[in-house]
Amino acid sequence: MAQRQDIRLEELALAARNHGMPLEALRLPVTPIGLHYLLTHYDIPIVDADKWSLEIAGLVERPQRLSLADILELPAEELTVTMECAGNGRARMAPRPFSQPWLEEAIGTARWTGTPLIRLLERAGLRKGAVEVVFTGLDRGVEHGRELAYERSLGLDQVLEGDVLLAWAINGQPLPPQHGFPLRLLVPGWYGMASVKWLTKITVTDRPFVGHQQAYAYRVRLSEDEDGEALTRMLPRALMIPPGIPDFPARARTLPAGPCALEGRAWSGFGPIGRVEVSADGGGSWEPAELEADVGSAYAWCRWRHAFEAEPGVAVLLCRAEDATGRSQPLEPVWNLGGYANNAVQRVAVTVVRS
Ligand SMILES: Nc1nc2c(c(=O)[nH]1)N[C@H]1C(S)=C(S)[C@@H](COP(=O)(O)O)O[C@H]1N2
Ligand SMILES: [Mo]
Repeated sequence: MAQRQDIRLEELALAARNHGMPLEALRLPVTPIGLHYLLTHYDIPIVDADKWSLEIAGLVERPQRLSLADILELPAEELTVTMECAGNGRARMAPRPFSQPWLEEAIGTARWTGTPLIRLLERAGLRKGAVEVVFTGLDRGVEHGRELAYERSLGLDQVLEGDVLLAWAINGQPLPPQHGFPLRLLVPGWYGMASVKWLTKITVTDRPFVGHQQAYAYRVRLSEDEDGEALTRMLPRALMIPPGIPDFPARARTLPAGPCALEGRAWSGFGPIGRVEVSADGGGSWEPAELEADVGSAYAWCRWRHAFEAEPGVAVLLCRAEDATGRSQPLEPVWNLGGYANNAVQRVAVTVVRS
């Protein structure tokens, strides 16, 4: 493996603000709010709900401005959704792209409650020529010397068929500030960047959106000269709860010899997981794990389990998922400029000791 460069202090500053889900939380079907990963590009807006409103503008018959109370009165739906940051796995790339240095923990599954986006758009009435819908957050930052809001768009097909939610609750609680209070978009199956937090405006447009987070960031490309391909759905990934116990601070793991029950979760934004395989010998041989859809949502991860016999010595444990479309995980990262969509298999080294 190529030599890794040191983490910069700027990356540490990002990593301290944006935390991952500790992998032991893979035991839980729904991630408690404080353990769900977080990714915020700029500063977290602290919103006064009484002054906040949602504007619906652009190519609509009846432009709207809704208060939080208006939105809370609309029929609500609940969806359990696994969300992953598109930059998950970035720190395992070499050379490491400069950004939030995730290993594999930028994930979480939550019960989101809110209003289906399509209901609000029906109320407003789409006009002829509508092509995309742009979602604007309250948070602002500077990119390439220009001030802008965090904004992303979705094509009309995704808006009409994607079960997209305007969420005002997570795990039965109002959204906390860091997850987008008072209202966020939730695009099930897609990498997290699509799910705009602190939503304040929805604009129906007659052309593709070319804002920074759409046309520049969140594209898979090898150089600045390429347009690249926009990131959309989450590639399949399986993760395991690292077995045994860690030391501090290196977190090297020790496991007693004998029968070991490995457990983890797997998901894909392209549909259900077809199989998960586990290797207890560094990738030499693979065995199928047992799958259990214990969450009961098409948009959430499933549980896997696998029993193996831990022999004294050093072992490298791997797991990999394949989804129903046949998409699977590579053994090594596939590099790109932004460090996106790295779903290379997780490896956990353990020292097995006689108990
Ligand atoms: N307004 C706004 N929305 C945003 C972001 C942001 O910085 N600002 N980050 C996006 C990214 S990259 C991810 S991965 C998810 C993270 O959602 P979470 O912090 O609730 O887990 O929010 C997305 N929505
Ligand atoms: Mo992200």
